[in-house]
Amino acid sequence: MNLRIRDEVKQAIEEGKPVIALESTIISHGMPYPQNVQTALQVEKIVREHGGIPATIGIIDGTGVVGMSEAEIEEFGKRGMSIPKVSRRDLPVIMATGSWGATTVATTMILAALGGVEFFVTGGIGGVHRGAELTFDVSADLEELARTNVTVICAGAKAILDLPKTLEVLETKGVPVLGYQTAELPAFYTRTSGLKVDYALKDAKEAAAVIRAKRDLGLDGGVLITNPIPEEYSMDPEAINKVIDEAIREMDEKGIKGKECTPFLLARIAEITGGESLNSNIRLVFNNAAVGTEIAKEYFRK
Ligand code: PSU
Ligand code: MN
Repeated sequence: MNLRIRDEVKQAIEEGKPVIALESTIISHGMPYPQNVQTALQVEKIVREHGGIPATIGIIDGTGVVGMSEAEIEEFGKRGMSIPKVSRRDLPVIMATGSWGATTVATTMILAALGGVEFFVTGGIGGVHRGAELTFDVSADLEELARTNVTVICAGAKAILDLPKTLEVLETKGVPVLGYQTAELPAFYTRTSGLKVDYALKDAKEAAAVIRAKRDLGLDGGVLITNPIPEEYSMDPEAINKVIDEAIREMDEKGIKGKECTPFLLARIAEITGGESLNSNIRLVFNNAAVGTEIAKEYFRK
């Protein structure tokens, strides 16, 4: 198989240590250079400080890499959007043609599972886009959560998506949506969305117990843990929602569709807010790295 697992990661998996997968689309398509590289390296550091082993995942020359080097992360950050964004349907083509590829939540889950990694920390997942009743734009991330056995720790989903519809699809697909110390679904830049999660988790221990129960039952698929952005970095909901509406209007005017939607909206929102949203984005990923590693540690505690 076209898979390269860093030795340290391989050994950690064999020893039942908490390995944390990290995605590469957030680097190449989710943030500008050089903040993308600085963030990716800092996230790896936070995972280590909490006692985990980071494994940043991407595709290099057609090989799925589980545990990229610092130089490789730097290269993903520099090349940015010129690297193809790879979801499930793209994966075989990118591998067969020996290309580079930035892995989304869906493909990071696929490669993590192939490599034996059970936990994955990111910022936000893809979901049902606004207007999906006409465009049918539903991220393949949701289908992946339905079938692949990886726990994803995120800060909810951005209001660029239709959050109620996203929750409905996750329910249909049997994906538990759990709030980390909150009963409300966080909306990425904000701690609140007005929507309830399925269950609130008290702590990392309870999270680990739920994941274990799902595995023991043989129920395939992911577990989604939504962890709200820290209060001090959260944005004013009304202000950020106005910006999101404006960015979506521009996207529609420009006729941007399909896989270009999410990267366009992220970049436009960062531009309009003068970098404030980028800072929030970075901070929430740091927070997810800390919480995600604590949960993985509990899960692997003997
Ligand atoms: N949401 C974010 N930041 C991101 C993404 C989503 O807040 O970087 C990326 C992730 O890689 C996610 C992908 O898996 O966008 C979803 O894209 P699409 O909607 O085209 O499936
Ligand atoms: Mn889409």
